[in-house]
Amino acid sequence: MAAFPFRLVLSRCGMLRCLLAVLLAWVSTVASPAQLAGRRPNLIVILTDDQGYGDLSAHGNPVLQTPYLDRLHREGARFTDFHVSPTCAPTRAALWTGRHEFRSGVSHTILERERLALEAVTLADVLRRAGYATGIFGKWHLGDEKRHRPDRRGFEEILIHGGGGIGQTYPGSCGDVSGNAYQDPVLLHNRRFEKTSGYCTDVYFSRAMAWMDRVRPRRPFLAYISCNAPHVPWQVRAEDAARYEGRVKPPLEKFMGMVANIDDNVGRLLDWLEARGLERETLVIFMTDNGADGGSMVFNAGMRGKKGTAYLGGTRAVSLWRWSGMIKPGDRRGLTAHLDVFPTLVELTGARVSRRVREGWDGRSLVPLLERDGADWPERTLFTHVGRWPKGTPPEHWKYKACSVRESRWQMVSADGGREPRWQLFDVGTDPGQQRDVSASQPEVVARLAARYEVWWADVRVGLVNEDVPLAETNPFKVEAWRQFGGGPTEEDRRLMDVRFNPATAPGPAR
Ligand SMILES: [Ca+2]
Repeated sequence: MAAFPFRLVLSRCGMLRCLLAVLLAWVSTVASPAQLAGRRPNLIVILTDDQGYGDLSAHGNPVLQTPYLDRLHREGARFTDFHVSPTCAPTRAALWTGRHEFRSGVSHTILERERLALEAVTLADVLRRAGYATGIFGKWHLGDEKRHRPDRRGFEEILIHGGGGIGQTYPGSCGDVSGNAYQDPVLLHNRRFEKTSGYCTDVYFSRAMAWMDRVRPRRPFLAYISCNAPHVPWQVRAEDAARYEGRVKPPLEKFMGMVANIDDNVGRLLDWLEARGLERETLVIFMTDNGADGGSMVFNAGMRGKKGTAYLGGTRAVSLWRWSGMIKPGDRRGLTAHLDVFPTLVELTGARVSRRVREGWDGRSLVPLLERDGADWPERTLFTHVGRWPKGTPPEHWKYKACSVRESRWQMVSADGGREPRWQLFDVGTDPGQQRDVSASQPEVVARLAARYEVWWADVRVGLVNEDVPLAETNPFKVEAWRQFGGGPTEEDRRLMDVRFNPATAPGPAR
């Protein structure tokens, strides 16, 4: 008689175990947002240079094949209305501070106006203090002088080139090692220059993976892989360019070959993660840094504008976030930006930030959207200004030159104003290609967004601390490399470092 209840208990226990197992499996497949916060995943942030939103086959490019980026797109959350700044250094400033770049003195890509203000606190600073191993591999572009370099801005391992790209030379401090090239580049590895072997993008990924293998047994890591490709000059591996020869107008096969090489490296990285069983504890973020450049000649995803403009085509970027088993794949349609990355990663890692830093953010955490598309995402206003006015001229003269104000539905653009605005208004919900200026029929929207722009400008203007900084006499990367390897400036170096002769620094008319 006692046998029956005993079997019943056993059977109930079995069912309970079964239910628990199902529940646990479900929880571990897609966690709730509360569970995403504070999980301290490893972080791999990949940022490419001048690859546009359309330079991805998953975004409809008719020529490019990017199978591994497409895999990230398929397996990750993808922000479809994600915006960055219109050029390189400004995007990096906003990404690493969570604040509009003007607040940290960054209003250009050269002429000391690419230097991130020293009082700015970076995401790398915060994560390092929170116990993360932090490494950067590739392009920094927020200041080449020692005190501005990433090893003073939160990164404990650095392998970087100088300037905005390998081999660049500009008047002032911004510039790379003299004569440097994309193949076998000389890179600054912590305190010493190193002659590396291989193509730049391949080197960054390989060295990042070797470094992650070294640090991961002891600490979670932040690996920032920042490619200078596919920015011009299009120095490409011959075998990569050959993949697109005859398929696009020359020399675009070089640009496409550089993107294909990035894609191959993303594939290598995904294999590396899989082989080590790290996919469920590693968030991979893939982003691009401004609107399309060369690629827009083939495909611009139907957008108006490209790199260096304040239209959607200047700022809309690729933004793919894969964290296997934790973030559900699919589109995230809210209006989002590079400014949001810092608050998001702070929430995911549980890192402590001071009240001053938190209150200084222009961005907000993407965690609700990472959990599900359609999550509550209050309306917001994003501001873009291309900057780049001639050095020595008052920023006020360029206040309405190449700037825009964005809400979900509207974008108001002043493409060619100066001291006075010339606003155009676009309903980007119905006119994503920005072909119909509706400012005349929507005066109240224009007035509202224009008033916000005035408040914003007055707010960020005080942060423009690099405008009148005297130019350094030479590029420090060059000087230090000559000290280590010997040599000195060529005629070309002297000419390009002289503000009188470098065409990039010719003053334009103030307006
Ligand atoms: Ca760029």
